[in-house]
Amino acid sequence: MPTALVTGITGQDGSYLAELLLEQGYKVIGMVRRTSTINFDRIRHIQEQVEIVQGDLLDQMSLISILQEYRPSEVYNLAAQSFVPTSFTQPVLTGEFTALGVTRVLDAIRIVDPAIRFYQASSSEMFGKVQEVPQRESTPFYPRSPYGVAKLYGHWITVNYRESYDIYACSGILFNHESPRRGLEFVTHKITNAVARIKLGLESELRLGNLEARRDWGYAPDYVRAMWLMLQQDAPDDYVVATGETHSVQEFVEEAFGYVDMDWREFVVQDPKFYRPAEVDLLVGDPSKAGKHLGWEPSVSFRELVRLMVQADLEAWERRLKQAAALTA
Ligand code: NAP
Ligand code: F7E
Repeated sequence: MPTALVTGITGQDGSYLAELLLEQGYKVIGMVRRTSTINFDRIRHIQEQVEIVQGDLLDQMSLISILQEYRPSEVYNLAAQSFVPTSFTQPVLTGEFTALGVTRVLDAIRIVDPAIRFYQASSSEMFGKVQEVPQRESTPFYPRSPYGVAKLYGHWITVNYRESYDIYACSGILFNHESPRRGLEFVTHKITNAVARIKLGLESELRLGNLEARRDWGYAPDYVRAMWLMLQQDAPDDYVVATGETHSVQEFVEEAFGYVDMDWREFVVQDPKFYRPAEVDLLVGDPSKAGKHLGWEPSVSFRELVRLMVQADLEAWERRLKQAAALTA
């Protein structure tokens, strides 16, 4: 039974990746940082099947000890400060987690066992002010946030450890991917959650920032499959993972409100509070290398993605309302 270590297992991608690895017959070790309250919501259903271990990207010794104890053959580094606006207000912390954290994991691998295969969760945010459309592996980078800059460091240190120490290290340049497990502050889930609440009469408006920004949005379970495939090849490489389609935030809003037969213009308020100091205006990836080498392709369209997220939020809020009614009955 192969063993895989997943950092960031409590996050959106970590939870889907852990499910996939369990299906593939892996022993899954999930690294979590110590918190005063346990936040295992996304992995509660598989908690008995994974082994949870405490460690932190800020603490080099914890990473070395985990590798020494569990001897994984694959490490997926998904942990990061991943919210772009927070990277503007906490740029140094973002650099510690999202940039230097990658070096700490790679150095732990170099010290304990350089044969471990490594996946780094890189991001389309590295393309930022895009230099080419669509963006592919060879497109020059131009990050527009401390998060994008930190991810670019993580990307290059991954390439550097591959070239310097012959480590099987891959950088997956993943475009936005979403699901009902997406954090509520990200725009897609913020929209679908608000649509469900407005439809059920729990809310009356949705405040958003820039509606013109365009993103290449895919479905998270498809994207974790690409991560796993990258570590199963003969040689390590870097891949863009994307749908190849781009849509504006406004299109997402229209589709989400349209699904519940409501007119978005009656509810959406633009609020300068949600604008960023520097914006990424347009992202659209070219996933042809991943298609050719990994046999990867997305399975969920933009429309299906919006609808499945709204539907999941409607069901979740209806469930909560029923529970609250049962308690007061
Ligand atoms: P997420 O939901 O924000 O999850 C981030 C995870 O990192 C959480 O489990 C979090 O733990 C953990 N973490 C944060 N700081 C840590 C630290 N110092 N030590 C240990 N763990 C720490 O992110 P996601 O959407 O699943 O994304 C996974 C990765 O892919 C991230 O690196 C993200 O930057 C990158 N990425 C995401 C996308 C996307 O569209 N989703 C696209 C490209 C790249 P807590 O639960 O304790 O907070
Ligand atoms: O913003 C605009 C905002 O926060 C998308 C992370 O997973 O994907 C994610 O980063 C767009 C931006 O994601 C609101 O200005 C408008 O243009 O959902 P987001 P992101 O910044 O693209 C990449 C690939 C990652 O790697 C990151 O970790 O939506 N927008 N109004 C808004 N965004 C938010 N959050 N909230 C708003 O009210």
